[in-house]
Amino acid sequence: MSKERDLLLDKYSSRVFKNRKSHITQLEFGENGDEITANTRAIPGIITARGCCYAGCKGVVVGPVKDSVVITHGPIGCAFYSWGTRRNKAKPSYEGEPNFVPYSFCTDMRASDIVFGGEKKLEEGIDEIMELFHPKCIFICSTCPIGLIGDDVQAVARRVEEKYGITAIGYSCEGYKGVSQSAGHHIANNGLMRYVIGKGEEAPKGKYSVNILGEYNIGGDGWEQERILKKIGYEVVSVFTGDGSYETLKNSHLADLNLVMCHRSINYIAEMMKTKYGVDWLKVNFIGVGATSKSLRMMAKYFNDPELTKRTEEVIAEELAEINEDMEYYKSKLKGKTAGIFVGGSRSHHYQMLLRDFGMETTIAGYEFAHRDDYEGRDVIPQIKADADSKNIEEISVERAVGYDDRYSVEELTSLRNQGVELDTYNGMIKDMKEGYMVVDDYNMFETDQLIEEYKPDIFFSGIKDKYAIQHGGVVSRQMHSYDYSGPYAGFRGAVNFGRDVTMSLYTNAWSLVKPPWKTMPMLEGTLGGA
Ligand code: CFM
Ligand code: HCA
Repeated sequence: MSKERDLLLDKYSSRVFKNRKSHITQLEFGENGDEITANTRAIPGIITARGCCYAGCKGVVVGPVKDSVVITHGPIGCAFYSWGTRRNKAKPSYEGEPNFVPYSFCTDMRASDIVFGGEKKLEEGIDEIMELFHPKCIFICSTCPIGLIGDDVQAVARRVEEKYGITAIGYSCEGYKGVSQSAGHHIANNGLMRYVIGKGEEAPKGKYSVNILGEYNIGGDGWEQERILKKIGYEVVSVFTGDGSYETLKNSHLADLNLVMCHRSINYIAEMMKTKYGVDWLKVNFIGVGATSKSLRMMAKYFNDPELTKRTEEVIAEELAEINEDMEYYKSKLKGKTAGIFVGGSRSHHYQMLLRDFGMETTIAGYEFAHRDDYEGRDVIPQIKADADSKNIEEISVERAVGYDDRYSVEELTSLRNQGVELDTYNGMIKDMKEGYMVVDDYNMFETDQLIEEYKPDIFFSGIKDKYAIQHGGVVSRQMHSYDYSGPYAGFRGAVNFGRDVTMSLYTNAWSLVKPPWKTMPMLEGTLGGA
């Protein structure tokens, strides 16, 4: 075992060691490829960076739908702590369009409601919402206690639909379900698939129409993508779900092509829409100048129209001319610097492309809750092909969310392919890194400290929970979930913003002046995870 990997593991007790060793891989690029364990239960108490199933359903997928009300069915804390923290920007697209994104709705479940049941309270809350806000769609998101006491949120949703003639979806997305946010993504998307997508009849007017799946408009990323796509001549029918709306999502099945932007939270919906409505999909990445250009060219190739190809090249050339000078300047400042990047389930790979545009290397990387295919880029069966028509869509997908990808070995997958099962090649993170670099799944704070010590990256891209601890250690950290109040970082203009922010971060000398207590005072020594 290598020295760096040793360092991450040798303070662990044997039980923790046994668990963590398969989640940490130092890249060798040997004959069999590098493997990693992912999408399994975190070790209790280890200070994982992960979130919960409710966060994935409410916070990530349905929360950004601006013309729909999301009501948290649970204690007030769950609603409060998921209120306005994700920077999924939204504004009305036309005069009078509602925007409920800044609001937080909750049943405020108390001890007596837990004892006697909360369905009545939920229905009363929805009556109040209808009276005050009259939305066309309501999402009910359950938190942990609801599953334990057994409130039937689906039945409530059906009653609400009958009473008000609107769409209501009851989500059993209790926080403890699955092993991370990932289960919540599946649950949320399955509901959209079943109750929203396909409800509309308004066909796109443009010659080439697309949906962007898995773009949540953090810091305005989605707006920059739409700007570029519209400039080329595409019609953007809907965005899942950043600055998105029920009104547009319901027509999304009529678009020509799905662009899959986040490769983790929504890829299976693309496959479902292909099965059910025949909409093709392309995996894209609009993070990075090279990646954006490549994605636009892939789209032109898909539509195979010389006019569109010509226009695509014109727009790429115009956009590059606009940013060239700035990009060159920031590149001169950043070239040769190294980075660590640890985000949720998709960005740790996407952002490596943007860092590369500036001549930066990513030496350590990982995800909170990605699945094996996000790392290894190996072939996996399009997960949900059969589920699109399944009656038990939710149950099946939750099961898959907690371990489907890991059930197949490379040999099994090869044998399935030989039997004629159509497989999809995913472009995982590992192939874009180099020998000796470290990839860590479901990283924790202890490992973060050790990785920084060993690899000494110039900058560490992280989440909000780890950012400040890293900076106390003298290494600058930029927050990759909500961009530290900055952005957009997507597309051509976003790349310049990113270059500017990273340059400012690296060229302030504040970090080298930090002397944390553990560098000057004696440390307690011990074994992590018990004897
Ligand atoms: Fe997709 Fe996302 Fe991400 Fe994600 Fe998230 Fe996010 Fe993320 Mo935070 S949907 S997987 S569940 S790209 S909220 S916008 S930043 S962890 S890497
Ligand atoms: C979530 C949302 C989150 C949290 C970020 C963080 C986001 O997972 O619930 O804790 O650093 O992007 O806002 O990923």
